[in-house]
Amino acid sequence: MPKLMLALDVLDESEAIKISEETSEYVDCIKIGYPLVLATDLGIIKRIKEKTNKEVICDFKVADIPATNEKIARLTLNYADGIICQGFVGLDSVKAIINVAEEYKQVGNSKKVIMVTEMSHEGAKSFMQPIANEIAKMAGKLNVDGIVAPSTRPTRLKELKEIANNAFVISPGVGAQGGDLQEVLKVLDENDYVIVGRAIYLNENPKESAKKYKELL
Ligand code: FNU
Repeated sequence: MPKLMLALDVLDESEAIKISEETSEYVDCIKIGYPLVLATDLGIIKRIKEKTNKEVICDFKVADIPATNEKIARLTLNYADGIICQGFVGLDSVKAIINVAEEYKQVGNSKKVIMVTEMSHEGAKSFMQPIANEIAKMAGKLNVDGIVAPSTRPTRLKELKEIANNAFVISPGVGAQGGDLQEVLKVLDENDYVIVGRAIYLNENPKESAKKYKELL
């Protein structure tokens, strides 16, 4: 049974707090990205953690040179329990983030580095899909904690999970993007996460929707 990760891409702090509190009974982890952080500030991570007591992962899909990745990771992991980065930028850029996470680990603060392999949208087929297996191999080599792989393509999800076999998978695409949850459940296990955003936070009753997804999982 995979876990449920809420993608909290709302643009208003009080709405974000309300939804995260209402759904926290059913949600295992909260993912926050540019929409909410840019609409508020980085401290929103801390405020949501305080209200919900959940792990918060920052989806910044960091994709820069090592020196800049390092700065972004240090600022982000000061608040978040984990950070999402892009793999296509190559080994040294991802390693720079892992090194920052290691520093936190050394002082007893566990931080997760999660690397995108192939994205869930249609456009990812053009440039990302042809190199995604190589990116997943790099995930294994670097020993990242987790990878992002698409629920919109369960066959690819299976392949990427197998290639990066020691990493857990967080998988977006169920709900608003039309991914088939039953197919996804054949691939993911108890270490993995199904990411659901709009199908929960845009529902007229986010709590009921989160409950439904938790039960389906
Ligand atoms: P929902 N997301 C994604 N596809 O959708 N991080 C990817 O390949 C990827 C992501 C994020 O569609 C997206 O930004 F790498 O409303 C959003 O936060 O359920 C969430 O996953 C999906 O949200």
